[in-house]
Amino acid sequence: LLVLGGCSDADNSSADSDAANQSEPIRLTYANFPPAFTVPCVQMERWKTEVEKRSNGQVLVETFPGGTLLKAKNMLRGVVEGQADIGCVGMSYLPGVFPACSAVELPLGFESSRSSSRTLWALFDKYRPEELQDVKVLTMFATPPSNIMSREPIRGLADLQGKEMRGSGSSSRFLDAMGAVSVSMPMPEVPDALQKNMVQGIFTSLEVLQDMKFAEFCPSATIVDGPVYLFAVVMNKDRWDALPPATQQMLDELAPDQADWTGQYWDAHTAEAMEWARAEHGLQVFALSEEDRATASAQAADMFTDWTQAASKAGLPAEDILQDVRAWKQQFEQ
Ligand code: 3IO
Repeated sequence: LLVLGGCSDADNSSADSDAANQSEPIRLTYANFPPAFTVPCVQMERWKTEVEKRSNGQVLVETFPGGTLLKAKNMLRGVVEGQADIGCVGMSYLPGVFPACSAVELPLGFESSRSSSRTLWALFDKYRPEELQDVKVLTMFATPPSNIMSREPIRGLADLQGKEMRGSGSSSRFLDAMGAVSVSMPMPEVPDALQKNMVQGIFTSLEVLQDMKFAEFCPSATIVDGPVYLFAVVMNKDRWDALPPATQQMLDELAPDQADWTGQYWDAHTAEAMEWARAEHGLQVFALSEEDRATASAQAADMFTDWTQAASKAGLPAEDILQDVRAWKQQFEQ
């Protein structure tokens, strides 16, 4: 009341509201499907922190892990329809929807999340495929190679024959190629499937031994270096178009940086999780023999011909994409 003396009320409130408008932060919601302590959610928190820092607090991100805003199967649609501004899409849960990007899911023998994530981003950045046209892509990343985690030791392909194993997308196809019986479901459904004995094991990146507590059910791992799973972090197009150009530029610059960060974090965290599983659950680690690896590759060969056919049918330069992906893989694994 004291400070009002001498000033005109009208001038004062108008000046205040101008200042308030200028500093009113942009607020974005970001949905994710797995539990908060898994890698896709850790990278989400890193992106949030980085965006809030790089925008000097002008962009604020509210994160929703654990399927609290959108679940795995309705993530992409939910972002297109604006139920969340941003969503983390498990691309491998939507077979056939991403004919270009799914080249990175082929059994190419990626050695790390660093190289698979960089390759996925390079593919997207070069080809800007139509399959992601309805959204703005903020970043992409991919897992380290899929390996088997199982109740009983799987010492080789012989131990895998006819066993029901959880996968999704390409990893499910590769399980079938190895002689297992694939059962596909998104990550949030896996704890229940293991608990109810619906599957004898799972086929994905190994950090879930710790992050999803799967080492309790699966004290055995078999190194296969199978396909990777793909992720796209996407934003509602109208919300993107409404952002100030400087904010758009900041987010575009962050995209490849975030892909890199996530790949390197995923690899380092996987190594830590393996050590944890050894110490806490006596994890035993086996590896497919050279002969079994060759058999698995030969039996999975039709994944390449099927991908090439589907990509060509979608009007994509399939041979060029595959050649680029192989070259990027080699380059990023140096
Ligand atoms: C994954 C998905 C969510 C949380 C942790 C994760 N680790 C590896 C994946 C890959 C994937 O999408 C899956 O379902 O195995």
